[in-house]
Amino acid sequence: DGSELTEVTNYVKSNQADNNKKTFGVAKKRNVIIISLESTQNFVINKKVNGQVITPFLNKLSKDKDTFYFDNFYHQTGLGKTSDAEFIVENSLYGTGRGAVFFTNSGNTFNSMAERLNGNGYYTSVLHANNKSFWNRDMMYQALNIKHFYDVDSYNVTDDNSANWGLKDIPFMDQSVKIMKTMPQPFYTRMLTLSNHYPFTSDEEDQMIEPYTSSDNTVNRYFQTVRYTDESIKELFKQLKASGLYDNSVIVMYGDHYGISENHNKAMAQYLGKDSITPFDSAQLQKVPFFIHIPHSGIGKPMHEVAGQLDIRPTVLHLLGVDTSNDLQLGADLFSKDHKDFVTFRDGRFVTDKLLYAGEVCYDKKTGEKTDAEKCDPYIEQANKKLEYSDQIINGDLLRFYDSKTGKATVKKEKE
Ligand code: GP9
Ligand code: MN
Repeated sequence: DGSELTEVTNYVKSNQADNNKKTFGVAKKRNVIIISLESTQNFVINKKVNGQVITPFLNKLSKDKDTFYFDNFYHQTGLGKTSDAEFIVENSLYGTGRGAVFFTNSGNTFNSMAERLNGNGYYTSVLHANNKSFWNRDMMYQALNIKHFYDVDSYNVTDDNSANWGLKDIPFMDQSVKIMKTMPQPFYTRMLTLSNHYPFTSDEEDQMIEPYTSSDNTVNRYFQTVRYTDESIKELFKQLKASGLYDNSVIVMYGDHYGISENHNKAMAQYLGKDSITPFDSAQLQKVPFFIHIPHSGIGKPMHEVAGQLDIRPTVLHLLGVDTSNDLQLGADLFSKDHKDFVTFRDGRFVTDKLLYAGEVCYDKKTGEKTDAEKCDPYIEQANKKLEYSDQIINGDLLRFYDSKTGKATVKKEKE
């Protein structure tokens, strides 16, 4: 009934973060390129393996004057993995707690970032060299109002240019920029990389650094495929510059979810120089890199806000000068003074500037030691509330009844 929607709307309104006047609209009318960095965790950024740099290009970007690099940023995905991250980016809502929302709720009404941008004169699309039905993308993209899906059929995939899950990231970038050149501008496009996907196999010619040395070959290989994807981002920037698209674009990158699961704790402890991986460490390993690169802006800097993927939608739309104050979203603009240092994972774990809650234990974030449970209690309540409201919106398909132009319910109760 309507009361559910009213409650959710009130909650969203009361948690709203104000626009930051300095950053609102700084990227107005620019093309938007959002890159999903497959399985890329933040622990590789500005780090080495065997004395070799793992992500030289991203490291350079992290210190660049046109780039905001967020180093306390966490993924918020569940079982839907890449597709959950896509869902979060588009809607600033969580995927469902069970299964993948791309499968379970592709018939819902959404108010996606793509839809918002369609309404602001953008041409919207996704670039991904996989079958269109993987993760039910073909269906969900219709619900998200993405105008075109450049799937595997838009790419030239051969034995030579593919490995692991398919087209390698470097040829993917080359071919994608060719496609971008044909798009009406301004465009919004999301690119999904693939080379750094489990089991992290690659051709010898693409291994630019030595593998790590441990008894766990998955972890050993991971560093090499991350290194390769980093090279593909360098290639993307090069091609964007060559095509002339670079100057009038904004480039956003996020790690979609963890690549190294808890099954690999032993090798991870070895790499991180720890005795073991505790629930505290596991939660901290859910950090993924997040970059916003605004060419020629000169306003970039490292950002340490505790944040997560739900914040991407409002942050990006505000940079483009698109107001979201009537949108039913659960994230907040990372540039807003009202943004809180508080991120909730899909499974109820959370992190603040001072606390971390995992395995039903309240930790002091600085020391990694257990602390008084009462300190976490108010946040546990807030975290659960946020997850519940998200589930209510999706399970009740509440956006059917919501008009984001007015911020009001569109349909009254049909019968008393
Ligand atoms: C497949 C790609 C990988 O198209 O998105 O999906 P994942 O297994 O990471 O969810
Ligand atoms: Mn993925």
